[in-house]
Amino acid sequence: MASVNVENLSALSAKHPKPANTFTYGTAGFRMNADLLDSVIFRTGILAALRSKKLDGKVIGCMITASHNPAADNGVKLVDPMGEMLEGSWEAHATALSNAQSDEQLVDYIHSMVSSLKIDLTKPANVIIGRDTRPSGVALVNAFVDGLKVLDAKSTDYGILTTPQLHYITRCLNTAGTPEAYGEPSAEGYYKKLAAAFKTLVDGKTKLSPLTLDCANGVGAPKFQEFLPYLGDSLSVKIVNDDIDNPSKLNLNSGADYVKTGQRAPVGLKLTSQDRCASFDGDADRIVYYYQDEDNTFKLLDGDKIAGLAAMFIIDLVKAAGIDSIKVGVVQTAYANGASTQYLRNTLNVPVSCVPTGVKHLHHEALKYDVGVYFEANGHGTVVFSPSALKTIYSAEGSSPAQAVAIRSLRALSEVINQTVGDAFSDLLLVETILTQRQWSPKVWDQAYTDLPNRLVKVVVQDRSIFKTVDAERKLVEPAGLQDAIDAIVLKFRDGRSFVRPSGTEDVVRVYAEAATRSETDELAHRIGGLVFDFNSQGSGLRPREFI
Ligand code: G16
Repeated sequence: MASVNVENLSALSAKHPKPANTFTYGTAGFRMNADLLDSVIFRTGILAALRSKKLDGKVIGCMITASHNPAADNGVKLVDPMGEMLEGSWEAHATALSNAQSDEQLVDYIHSMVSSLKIDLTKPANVIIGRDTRPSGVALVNAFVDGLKVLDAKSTDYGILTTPQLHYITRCLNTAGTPEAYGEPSAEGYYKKLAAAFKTLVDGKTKLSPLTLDCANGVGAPKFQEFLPYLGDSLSVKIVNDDIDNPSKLNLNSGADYVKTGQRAPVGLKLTSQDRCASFDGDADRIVYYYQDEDNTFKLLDGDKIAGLAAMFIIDLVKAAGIDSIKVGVVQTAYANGASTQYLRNTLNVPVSCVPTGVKHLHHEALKYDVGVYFEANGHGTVVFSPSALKTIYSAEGSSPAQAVAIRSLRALSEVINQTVGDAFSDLLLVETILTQRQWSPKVWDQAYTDLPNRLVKVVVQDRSIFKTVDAERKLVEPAGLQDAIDAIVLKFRDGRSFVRPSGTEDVVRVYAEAATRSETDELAHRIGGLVFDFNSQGSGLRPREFI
């Protein structure tokens, strides 16, 4: 069995010493203050090389981003060959490598992986790298490349990309020349593919009024600007919050997370009645829409509303195409508004599954359906078409002109939708397609169902790892007794629902609450948040920190 060149590893590892911290590969990889990440990212480079070798030299993607987090944070996530998130069982290896206390432990762990997973170190390894606009990204890419050098992996640095572009390119490279070829492996190839499909979908329809797009002062701004010429006059978009030259502005009072959590428009965007607006997050893998009603009320069209719109449209389209053997299903998380789940189940009559937070869980579940629509309420999601559904769609001919049109739309829809991961650009085009085909304003879209009032609260605690959940994160099993206390409070609220879970991307515990009215919801969220805060100080003997 080939082994690691320990001298080479030690020389490279000496450039990336490990701090005292303990690291965990969380909801979307490692994510924390950028100053702490150097050794973690170096070791993730080693892992990426091992993953590629294990898969016979298939291309593995690496994205350096902290997405919706503050500008000072950064992170890394690995992408598997078909553009999906790193296989779950490898997350534990990522965590173990990042916490090895010495080079000896590092080498031992690599050798244990090589032997237990039967990795042939003589195989080639290929890895591609993308990063968002954070200034810390450049040094972190260098640390990652040093990790790749430990195992002689070949790397290609694609520079600044949105996260979904990196997923797309990874899949293109691994499918090139096969019947599943996904497209040209470049940002340009991605723009061409999406724009061509979108133009087919809106061909002959009256164009909608311009969309105002908040890019969170992140990578979505230059990349969407780059994309616009490919769309030509098929879509008008006014980009705001595009200041990537002031890194501290990234996600600041703007972006999908700010809009969804605060249920308010971002700073830098003047909302007027009936305008159609959307916000990306910092790496452009999430999108939420919103508008202002005639009475100046802010109205959010979040991931749940997008899922409802997409499911409704696809169900109608497969019927119109005469291929309603294709079954649509929807995947949500506990954050989905109760009214959205009822709408999907009772009005659209589609099966709905609930899984833990993290697109990796949703994606996996969605693959069980012919067409799986998955969205987190925060705007992260996509639609996946099974190979057999695609075969049916591409072989159908239709027995009437109307059926032929619907079949053509379904084909284009499968091209406009990023099948690898939630993608804000592609989701934007999906929503714009539906609104254009139906000639709907955001208000008409919003009328599908009325959200139950809901509130998201973050509680900063001393140690979020003591919070353990089950039942797709809807119940806490630790700390003991806390769930009973939550249940007792929830019972007192009409239509009350609340759950508590540790975030996997921020150092906080998240509290979700919904109830019959806005004031009851706010009270419920505050009472549960207060309970978590008090419990954390008394129950665990830990000092409370902050309730925000
Ligand atoms: C990531 C994940 C999402 C998740 C979000 C928040 O999004 O990809 O699936 O919903 O984090 O996760 P948590 O509640 O565990 O902090 P992003 O856009 O930040 O990469």
